[in-house]
Amino acid sequence: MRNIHYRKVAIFCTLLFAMMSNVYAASTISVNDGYVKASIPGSDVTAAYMTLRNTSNKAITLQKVSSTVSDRIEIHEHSMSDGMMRMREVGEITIKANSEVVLQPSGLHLMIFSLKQQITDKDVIALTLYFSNDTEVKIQLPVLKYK
Ligand SMILES: [Cu+2]
Repeated sequence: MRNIHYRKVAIFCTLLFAMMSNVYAASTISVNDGYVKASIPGSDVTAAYMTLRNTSNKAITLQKVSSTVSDRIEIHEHSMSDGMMRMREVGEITIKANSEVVLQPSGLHLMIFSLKQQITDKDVIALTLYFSNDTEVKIQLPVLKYK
């Protein structure tokens, strides 16, 4: 019982923190529907997905991402070429004024290399997103099992 209660509190705090981060950034950028894919045992690579919304009147660019679970996170894009799914580093993502960009499987994603630990669906992953308008957005993402 005690254990279950503790877990609920932990989840609540995580949600609260995530909401507060969004409120903090509400003037320009909000991040929604984010998650990190659980890593496959034996692999030290995974990816993060989310919707980035720019609520300002100027384009804003996501330039860098950091996390405590990895020192190497790159901004990537999947695309079909010659009937093959390929992945390339795009370096940054520009979100036009008053619009959003969706990072999702088979599209744009944050590629997380050299994981310091295996990531399971019990983890919550902290990421910091660095934008061109000198805004840093700290988010806490749940982990979803690899499908
Ligand atoms: Cu990738």
